[in-house]
Amino acid sequence: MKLNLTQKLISTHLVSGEMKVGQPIVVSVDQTLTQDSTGTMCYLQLEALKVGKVVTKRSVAYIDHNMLQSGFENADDHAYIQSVALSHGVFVSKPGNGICHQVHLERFGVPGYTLVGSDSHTPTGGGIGMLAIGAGGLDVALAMAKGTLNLTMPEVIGVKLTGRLKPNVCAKDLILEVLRILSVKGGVGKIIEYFGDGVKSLTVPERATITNMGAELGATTSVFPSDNLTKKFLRAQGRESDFVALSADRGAAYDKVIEIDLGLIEPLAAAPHMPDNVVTVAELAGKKVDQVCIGSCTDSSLLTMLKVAAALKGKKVHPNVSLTISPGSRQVLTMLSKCGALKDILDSGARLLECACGPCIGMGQSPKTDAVSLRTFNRNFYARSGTKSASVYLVSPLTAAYSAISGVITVPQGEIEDVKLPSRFDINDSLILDPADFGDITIERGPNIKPFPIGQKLSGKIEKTVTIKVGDNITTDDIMPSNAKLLPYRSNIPYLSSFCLSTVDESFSERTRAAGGGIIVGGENYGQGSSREHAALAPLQLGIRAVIVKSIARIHRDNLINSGILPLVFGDTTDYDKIDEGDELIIDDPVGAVESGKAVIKNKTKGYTFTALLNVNDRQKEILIEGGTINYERRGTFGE
Ligand code: MIC
Ligand code: SF4
Repeated sequence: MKLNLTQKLISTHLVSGEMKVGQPIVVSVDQTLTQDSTGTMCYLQLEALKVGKVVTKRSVAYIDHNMLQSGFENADDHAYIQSVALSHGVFVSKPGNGICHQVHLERFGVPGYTLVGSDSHTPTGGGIGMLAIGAGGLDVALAMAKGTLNLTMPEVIGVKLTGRLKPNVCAKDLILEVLRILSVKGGVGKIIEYFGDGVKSLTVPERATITNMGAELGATTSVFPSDNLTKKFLRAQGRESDFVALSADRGAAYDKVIEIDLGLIEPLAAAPHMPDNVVTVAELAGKKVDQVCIGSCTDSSLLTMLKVAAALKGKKVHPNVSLTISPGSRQVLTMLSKCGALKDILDSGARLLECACGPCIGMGQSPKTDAVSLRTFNRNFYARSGTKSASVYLVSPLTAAYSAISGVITVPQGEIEDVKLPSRFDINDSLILDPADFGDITIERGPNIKPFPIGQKLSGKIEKTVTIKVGDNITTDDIMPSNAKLLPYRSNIPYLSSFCLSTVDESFSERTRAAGGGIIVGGENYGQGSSREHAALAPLQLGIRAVIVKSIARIHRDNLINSGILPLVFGDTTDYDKIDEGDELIIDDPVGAVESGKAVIKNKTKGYTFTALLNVNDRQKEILIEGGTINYERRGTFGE
């Protein structure tokens, strides 16, 4: 049988289950990654499961998100992560070394391997032919402990690329085009596989930009073949021995195929406040710009930065624009400084930020009131920048650089120096700690680490008030906002829970606490965006027992199940319109509902009954009945 690349990657890692779309499967996990903002909770859960050394081939704990120590909390969390990771056999990439996805691609990713990361942009690894999947912290803890990941066999969408990108059109424009075609929920339950002649015109960093931002499609992951360019990239990283050639069998089938002629793509932008709100840059041309930020795990590679430097060379940033540059890794920064490109960037008036997530996660650089901010990042969700009134546009690095110079949104045009990847990257792993170099380690725990909530075994009936009704496309940035003020509290769920859904309604948490818990009602694609399980743990802390929505994002749904919160989907979406905030709902037999996959819900306030579905597999049923994965696993593999 002819297999596509996704099927090959899954079949070589299949532990159990059948590769039939929609069926539960278990795959073996070669590598894991965590970052600091999801990492604290992930390692607390690893400890709660009483795990010894991790069983993966390589696990790495990155510290890249929360780089601002405005109090002891965050510094304590970093010390906790470093000590707990090393003591469990996990490598540590220290602050300053770079953004997890960029560094992992450079130093650790291996074509053909599986990678599970507690960050939604883990699919970056698909740029070198990895099956790289984002998951909640608890699922990553389990992957480290058991070496496996539970998945639902996805559909595979083949994206056939032909031709080559025009000069001044970047990989970012291509993924924006895919977002325009598929939308932010078009990838749910799917893996996006790129193939066709056009693939060979895209370098590894460009492929990684595309697989990275496939997360915004809601896709399980995205993947490119591993070919000669992958080999060259790994050789330049001193890792040619990690190379293996991988591609789909000729004539392999896909569940759906989309064809894109690279030569037809124009510079594109995602307008506020959704990554699929795609328009051409030409349509926006002339709009005044206040801020431009270049960086993030999507677009901060050496190639990106060299293009930006070439565009800025000899030019000045417009006086009304603040331009920030965050190189993706220390390797990128070092090489920029060695080749002189950094000087071109600095001479233009750009501000150099740390090699970290920075403004992408609201860690500084919040734009001014009503600002127009152009960012090469992947998410322009409402309020994510830290300024609710700001309009954030997602653009390519070239659009960003040209617009920073002119002060208005500008279509990149004209000749810039041709930039090429080096045949040898500057390799310096001194900020990576190898657990083998450390003996017995005392785990450092600061006072900011508070016990996290654990669900209760399901029994009796659920009788709760709808304490909030929200619309479509609610993000995890809405459910559990992250910014410079809240990120230091990722190991303190009781504190964080007071800000749950605060971008939508500031009184939600107080109201839910006062009601002794509640139920959340939502629209389509509820919980899209990040992998943060805090968006499930904070509702759990407040006593939320169920969400009832029109549809739900993959990772958030898994996180709700892990927390023992029922992720219900309206059987008939018109029932959404009938419910109001404040309605009292009763699920008489939640255990029966989980077992049968169907909940009969009484709206006591309005006096009618409706059904909601729970599309869960047998393992997930048991987890929900036990009140979450920690209880379930303690009873099973990690029992006393
Ligand atoms: C994000 O981009 O939203 C984050 C911050 O990287 C998250 C992880 C987190 O919330 O810590 C993600 O994408 O998973
Ligand atoms: Fe960091 Fe932003 Fe990438 Fe998330 S999307 S990992 S915050 S750079």
